[in-house]
Amino acid sequence: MIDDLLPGCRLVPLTVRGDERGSLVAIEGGRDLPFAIARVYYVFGTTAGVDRGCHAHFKLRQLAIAVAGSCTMLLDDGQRRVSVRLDDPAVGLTMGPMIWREMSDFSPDCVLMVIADTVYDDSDYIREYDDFLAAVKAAG
Ligand code: T46
Repeated sequence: MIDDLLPGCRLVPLTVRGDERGSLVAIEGGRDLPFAIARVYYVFGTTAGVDRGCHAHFKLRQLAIAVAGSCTMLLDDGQRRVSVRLDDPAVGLTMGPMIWREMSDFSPDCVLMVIADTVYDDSDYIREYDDFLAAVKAAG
């Protein structure tokens, strides 16, 4: 299953290496991902009812995987909005630049792991939706 959701945003099946002991997914930069891996972070223990994200990035590319539990990722390219439920540790969601994202409806056991192509850079964030729409318009 590979869905083109919005520009740079796809649901990507990950190869599961399984045997009688269980399952293992390996992700290698440049092979399983179209970028080199610069950073990995994960979100867990999310307070019930809160939303996270609510920003876009100028340049950052990421792959997000609900390695446990589930959450909803809303994606917005300034023209269209799509909502994806992440609930499978064998499926990743790529998120390209200039995509507004909001995460919600975290299950109590959700661990959302994100692989990114750059180290943390606060100046790459667009935190106001109106600023995001203006940047989309300016980009063309
Ligand atoms: C994104 C979504 C999916 C760091 O110090 N280093 C990091 O690499 C990250 C990601 C965050 N932080 C600090 C910055 C804040 O003080 O951790 C705190 C929480 O980060 P933030 O509020 O940005 O977390 P989310 O869940 O709203 O957003 C994160 C990513 O920031 C963002 O790039 O796409 O997850």
